[in-house]
Amino acid sequence: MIPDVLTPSVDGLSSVVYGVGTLGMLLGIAVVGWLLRDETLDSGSGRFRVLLVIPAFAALSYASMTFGIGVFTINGYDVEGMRYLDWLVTTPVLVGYVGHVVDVDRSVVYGAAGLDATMILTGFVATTTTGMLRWGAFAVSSVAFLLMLYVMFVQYPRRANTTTPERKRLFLRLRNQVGVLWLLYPVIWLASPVGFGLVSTLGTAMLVTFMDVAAKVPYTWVVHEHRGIFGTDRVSNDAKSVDGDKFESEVPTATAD
Ligand code: RET
Repeated sequence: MIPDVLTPSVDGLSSVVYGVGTLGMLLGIAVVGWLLRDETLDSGSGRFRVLLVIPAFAALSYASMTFGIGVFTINGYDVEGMRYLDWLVTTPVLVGYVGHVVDVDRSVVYGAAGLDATMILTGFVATTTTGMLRWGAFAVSSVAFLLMLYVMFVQYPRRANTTTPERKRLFLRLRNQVGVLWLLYPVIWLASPVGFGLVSTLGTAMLVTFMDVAAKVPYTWVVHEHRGIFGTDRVSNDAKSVDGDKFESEVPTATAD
């Protein structure tokens, strides 16, 4: 029998990829840490501690994956359990924080976060099952994803209570980042060994790591860029517009960036 010399080196390379992912997340921790230490900012109003969960939990998850913790083999595929745990905890925070920026009604934010968690949990079911169940779970996850995007793109602007131009600008940057980047996740899943097998396990690890860092670290950086808006403005009464759509009714404002 020919010894399997490839597998250990592929595992080793995955560890390197996840190690790089861990370093990427540390960068996100540094950005949020910087926000938390700046005493001129209102970190309560900015909810920077909540924001810290995003890179901090991901750093723990990536560190675990670097050492092969939480990996299990099911139906012949290697599944990274920590990745799904990370997504389950951090993606509702990413989605919820977008709503926080313009003070969206709580019930709407919880709705979006719940759809997000449903997407991740059913995505995990799709990854760990076979046949009809797999594709059924994939379909449910995708529908939850689309509904979540609907809530963020349609309901969030309607149910926002603080729509000063500065908040609106940060809201749009974060929300559009989510709307564009996240669409690639189901595509990567379909291309990966658990989907149609167009990309290897190592290739999938590289793509997902890149995406996770891209979805989290620039997000924290964008908040950092707009850090001055928290605590300096007042809830705008103009926000309560007559037609019920608090965003569309506002006059566009010239922006500096
Ligand atoms: C899965 C497969 C099933 C169908 C869908 C998926 C979507 C996953 C998404 C994940 C986003 C993760 C992020 C992580 C940040 O670190 C579960 C891949 C729709 C959108 C943003």
